[in-house]
Amino acid sequence: MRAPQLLLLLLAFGRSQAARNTTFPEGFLFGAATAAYQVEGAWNTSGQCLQPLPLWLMLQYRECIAGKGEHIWDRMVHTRPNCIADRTSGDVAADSYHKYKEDVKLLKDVGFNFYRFSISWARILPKGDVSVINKDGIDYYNNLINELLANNIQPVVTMYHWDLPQHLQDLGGLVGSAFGDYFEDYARVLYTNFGDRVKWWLTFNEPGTFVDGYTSHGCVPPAVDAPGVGDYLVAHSILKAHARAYRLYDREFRSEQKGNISIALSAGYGTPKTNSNADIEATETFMQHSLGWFAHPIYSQEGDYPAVMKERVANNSKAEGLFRSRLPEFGEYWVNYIRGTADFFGLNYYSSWVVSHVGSSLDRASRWSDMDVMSSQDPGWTVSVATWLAYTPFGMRGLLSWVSKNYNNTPILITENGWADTGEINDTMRAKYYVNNLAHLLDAIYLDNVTVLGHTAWSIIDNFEWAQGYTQRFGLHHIDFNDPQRPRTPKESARVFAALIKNRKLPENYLDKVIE
Ligand code: GBH
Repeated sequence: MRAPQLLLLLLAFGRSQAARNTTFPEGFLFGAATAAYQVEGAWNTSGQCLQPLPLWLMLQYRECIAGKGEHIWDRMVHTRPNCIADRTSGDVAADSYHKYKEDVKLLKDVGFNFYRFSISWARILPKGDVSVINKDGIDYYNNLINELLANNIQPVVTMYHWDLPQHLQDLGGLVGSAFGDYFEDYARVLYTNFGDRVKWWLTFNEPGTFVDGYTSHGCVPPAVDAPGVGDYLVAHSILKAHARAYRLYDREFRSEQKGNISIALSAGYGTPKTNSNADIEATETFMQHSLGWFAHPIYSQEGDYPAVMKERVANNSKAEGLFRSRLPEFGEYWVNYIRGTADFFGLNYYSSWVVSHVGSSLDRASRWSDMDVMSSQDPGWTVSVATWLAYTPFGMRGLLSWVSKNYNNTPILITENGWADTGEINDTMRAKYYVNNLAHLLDAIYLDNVTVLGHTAWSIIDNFEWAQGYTQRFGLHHIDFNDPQRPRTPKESARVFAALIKNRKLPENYLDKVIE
């Protein structure tokens, strides 16, 4: 292509790289993430008390015989093995329970400032409530936290990444009337044991994803088939429980521990399919009804669910002949209680969607039919081995700006971002994904004045990708899951990240030529 043509192309479709600021601002933090069930293994470990003890000793040392309790993912992989693409499980996973020091070394070698990991509720409280405390579990997380701090890596801790203790599931699970009590008690155990060293907390990871455990008999536990009802009930209960953990911290821990608490919300970034008013409005509805569902009650000035959501679900419920809206109501007390319960915005971003308006046609109520939208992928996008994940780095800037604009320029921490493949060591596409997502993140900072605290790569190591088992990989480090030693090998993306963090600048050779 001749130079003038290239110039015209740049003017028509995007900005040129030359004008772009690709240097990270001072204080910007880099981190990487995992979640307990996806990496730890040791699913039923009983620590030092594996040997049979005399009965009188067992009765005295309840915590000693407890070990890790079963949780809802343990139950599902063991009772419904067909749910997992390769019929595997997280029983051993990356064996991080035994190899955490190696993981910390990997984080250190790349140069990460923080490690986002989750605590397995059932490892600490085998029954979910505080009747039994598993000392081995407390020790494990203390060791991990201390190892991180010794290497100058800050712990960022998720309290709940989808692994509800089975005993609590049996007592009504996330929608049970006592769930908020159990979660507040669990949070208290965490603040008490780890809050002297953990300064960044996330209560729940992606409630907008795990509510799908209440939309079908599919493979998200507890697999209750109640779309448009159960998902709304779970969300309602989670928002209250989140706020209780936050308020507890305020009341009893904040003045001494001085930490930050938030929730990790995930969102696909929606762009209208056409510039018709209908599609533009549909896109806004899509954003409000997926991300706003959780963000509006916590971060907006007025609190509560987004107006468009309340109105749509109420109207549909009426049309269905129901006596009340399928979307539960908070009432004034809870609206005020939940509003303002976050010190920053935790945001998981992976991919974008093209959104268009569709008339209400669906035969069965669901939160999707409540939106009257259709989301799809642009045929021009490169899609990863995960069908929901397309290469759309522009969405990073779009989403950051949307959040910042809607929620009063609240500081945002990208709590997850990543690319799926089948485990290649030369993962050029993953490196390119990160570099260009970070480029758009910097655009959001420099061009849109968004406050972004840092970025978290999902994930530091390959891990158990839920229903996809080990068939989809997100790691900066490869793991051979057939080898009992679970050897870790750095991929190209780990080297690219290491250089990027060291230089605090994006590498030219991985940047897309034209910014779209
Ligand atoms: C995150 O979710 C999770 O927090 C993390 O545990 C996980 O390993 C990682 O991403 C990679 O998946 O019904 O086929 O459309 C990311 C967002 C939203 C992706 C729900 C999968 C369902 C796929 N997820 N989505 S589908």
